[in-house]
Amino acid sequence: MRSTRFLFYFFFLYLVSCTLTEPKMATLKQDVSIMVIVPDSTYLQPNTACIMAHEINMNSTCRFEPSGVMNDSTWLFDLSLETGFYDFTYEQQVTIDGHALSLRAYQKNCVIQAATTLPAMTASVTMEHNEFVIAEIFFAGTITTEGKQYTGDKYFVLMNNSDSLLYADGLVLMESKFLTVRRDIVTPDRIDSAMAVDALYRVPGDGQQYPVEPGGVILIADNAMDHRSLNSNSFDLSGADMEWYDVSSRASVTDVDNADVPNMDKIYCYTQTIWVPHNQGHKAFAIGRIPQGMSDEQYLRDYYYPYDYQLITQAGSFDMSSTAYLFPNEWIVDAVNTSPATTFQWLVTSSRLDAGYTYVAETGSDKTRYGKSVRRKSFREENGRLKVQDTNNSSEDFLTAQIADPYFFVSQ
Ligand SMILES: [Ca+2]
Ligand SMILES: [Ca+2]
Repeated sequence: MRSTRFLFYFFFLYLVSCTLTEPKMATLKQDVSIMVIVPDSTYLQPNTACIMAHEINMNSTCRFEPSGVMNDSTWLFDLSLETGFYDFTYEQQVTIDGHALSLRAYQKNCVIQAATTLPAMTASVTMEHNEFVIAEIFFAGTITTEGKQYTGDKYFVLMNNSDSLLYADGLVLMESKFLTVRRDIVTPDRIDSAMAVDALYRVPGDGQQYPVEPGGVILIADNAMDHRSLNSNSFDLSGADMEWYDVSSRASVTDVDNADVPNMDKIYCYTQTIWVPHNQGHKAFAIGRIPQGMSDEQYLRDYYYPYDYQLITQAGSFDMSSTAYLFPNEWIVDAVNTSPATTFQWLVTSSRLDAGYTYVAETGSDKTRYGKSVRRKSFREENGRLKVQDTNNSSEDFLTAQIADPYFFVSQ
């Protein structure tokens, strides 16, 4: 290990000394070294990995293969680049234990003016099994000009991030049971195998009713209506593709049903009134699919999750129990943890589904959160196709506290 490190420093010095002692080339190419860390040595397979170097001003992309390995889990890339402003994307297609996997890592907005070694990139397996991803979540709601909370305008944007036509039919939108801001010590603990959820709504359809082209999106709103007539700080959601509709058991709290916009199938929700995603962003959200042939009744029976936990407060520690439903990790196609920036305590999904969290505010009560969403970073491929970043780490993949715009990805 030490000798490898020594070799690396030697190599680095050699690169630097080359540019110092040799006359400048007419092309102004610079030697740039990047290390990419992969999970373990089995991923270091020849002809599986590359770095795409995209120069932003010229809109040109060069592809580079590894020049060698640094140690048993690290590639070394030696790039020769013209000076410029670059985004780097590491991509790998590899078969491990018979499973075809995609890995990805990103390094954005790098100024290359001279020979340099960039910070190492850590590649992680993407869940890109030809599925949708959550592209934007608007959970905070808006505020009226009178300063009152307004809630019917929350929405989710799901994107077909794959390269083939997908159908949204059957996609289940979920909210976690657990709060990211309160660490519950739960027995039995199932987090390594499933997400505990207590709100599940499904896109209806016969399997081919809601096609979405590659790069296309589906907008799921609480109420698909033009909210600007009630709140000038809100937006027109009458063009949403779906809405979730709840039959409330309380006359004072009722939902709105736009007859022109399909309602999500309600599998289960904890509330007796209407579902409002947590407006301080203390939860995780996910999309997934229940296996074909499993009825809702069977799911709710077989995946019912009674559990015990310790509630720790200033008054002491209390033995508590509660219930939720388990949604197995292998059914989940995308998961996003949210928490205020300063009050985060734990990921309420397996870190294999999401290794970080994203936010719209510093604290839960921060009033600047209204009207703001979390939105995935997006980029264009060489062919002009829009994609969003998905490394299964919401801290990396999302832009925090964005001005909410339900049509952002449509207008791109
Ligand atoms: Ca609704
Ligand atoms: Ca409706």
